[in-house]
Amino acid sequence: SAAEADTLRVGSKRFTESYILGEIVTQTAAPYAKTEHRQGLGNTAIVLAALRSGEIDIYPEYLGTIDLEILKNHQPSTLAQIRDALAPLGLGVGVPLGFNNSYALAMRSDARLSKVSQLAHHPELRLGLSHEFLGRADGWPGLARRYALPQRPRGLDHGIAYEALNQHQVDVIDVYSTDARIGQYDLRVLDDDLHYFPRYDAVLLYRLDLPRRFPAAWAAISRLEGTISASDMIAMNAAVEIEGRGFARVAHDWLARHGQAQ
Ligand code: PBE
Repeated sequence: SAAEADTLRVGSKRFTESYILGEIVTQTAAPYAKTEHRQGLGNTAIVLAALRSGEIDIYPEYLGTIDLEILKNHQPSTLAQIRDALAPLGLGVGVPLGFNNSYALAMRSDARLSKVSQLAHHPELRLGLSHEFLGRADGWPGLARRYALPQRPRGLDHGIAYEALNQHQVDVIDVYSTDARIGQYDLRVLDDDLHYFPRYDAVLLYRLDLPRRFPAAWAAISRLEGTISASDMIAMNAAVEIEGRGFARVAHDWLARHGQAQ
């Protein structure tokens, strides 16, 4: 279904950080355009499909995800190469927000391992990995090959992975480096010693017609560039996941403190 021409539609993926970033974009654009936030639409493939069909105009994404998962490149590309590959799809990428949110593997704080390569010698460890990570080009299949890992991971929802780890139901989970629960549980994040994971700088992925349909909103959105630090993002994720505050409220408070004067 095509977007109503006069509404700027923002999308987000189904995890806390994406909802918060979607709210920040929506609230930033709101003084300049009619806006709507279609929250938590699904995984990367689903939100990308919504963008391509025109159901949404923009959503927060990560450079490594665009490069390796969406464009299916096997080696990290430059931003210019990524732009060239997206243009024929009618898509643009920009507004690096200021932080990297990488995949990583984590264990409980009492783990005796410190790097991913050591997992190869511990076939007994139980891996619980998020469903998206299990299937992704930049996820488990490539990681297992790179490190010759012998385990057979089971699939978990990312939302319950920390609890499963804490309760000793699994020994290793995939985490996102800006997750608040890494610090809350004082987890041991394993060093990616063979440099498997690329950078996942947070950026905005959008339809190329957005800037000319909503020039004033786009100018405001563009000024978000470089404004969100990793520690800001971790604190916002904590406000939602640990303090139980709402996405819109957390985004609003961040904008009031760090956002541009309207
Ligand atoms: N993440 C972490 C990325 C990949 C790495 C969850 C932020 C994502 O594609 O959503």
